[in-house]
Amino acid sequence: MSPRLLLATLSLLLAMTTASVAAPLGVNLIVNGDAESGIAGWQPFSGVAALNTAAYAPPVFLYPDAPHGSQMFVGSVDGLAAGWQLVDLAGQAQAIDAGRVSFNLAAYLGGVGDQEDNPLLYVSFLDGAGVEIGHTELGPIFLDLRDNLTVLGGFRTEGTLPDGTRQLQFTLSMDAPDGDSTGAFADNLSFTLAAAAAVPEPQTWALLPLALAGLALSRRRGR
Ligand SMILES: [Ca+2]
Ligand SMILES: [Ca+2]
Repeated sequence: MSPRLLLATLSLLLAMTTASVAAPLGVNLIVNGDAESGIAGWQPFSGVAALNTAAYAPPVFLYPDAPHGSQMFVGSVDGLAAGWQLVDLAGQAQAIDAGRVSFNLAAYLGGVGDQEDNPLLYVSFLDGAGVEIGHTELGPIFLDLRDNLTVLGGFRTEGTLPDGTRQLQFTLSMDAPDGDSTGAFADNLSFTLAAAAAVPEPQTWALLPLALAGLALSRRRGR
């Protein structure tokens, strides 16, 4: 089963869940995104193998190099492996619907040598009913992208949350044509929100200094 099919199949299940946490700006909303706490924070999909972690060992390296602790996420000997998390954004509804909440998704993704095992970090933007109204993703990262090296590469994307977003669903999945996805790697997963530049009102800001200057002038004249 492809990760995309998996996501589609299980979206209803996710909509029914009540697991959620608050979502402050400027902090990583992915729990245990660095894999240093095992697979804590990652919920399994029914009927799909759970994620696993493995210790870094040569010849694995990061490009560009970065702090990575001692553990990374890997797949499963049982093939496709995945885990998910849900974050509630109801508290930011007004700012989101005004187009004033931007996101930044980053991750190190890779795999082993000539294996086609491939990781995918997929973020669903869900509305109040749990329906996906948009998404962003990093991956899947195949061996051609890492030039057959045993490496995790740094990837990043950013954008603005679509109007109506009320929840985020993070899904990390590891697919493997060879039936063993332990050759897919992921680490340093991060998703942060920030206050986007306010919807441009250049006239307001351009006129304000002029208005103040005019006020000062009139007061001076009045003396
Ligand atoms: Ca780590
Ligand atoms: Ca494999």
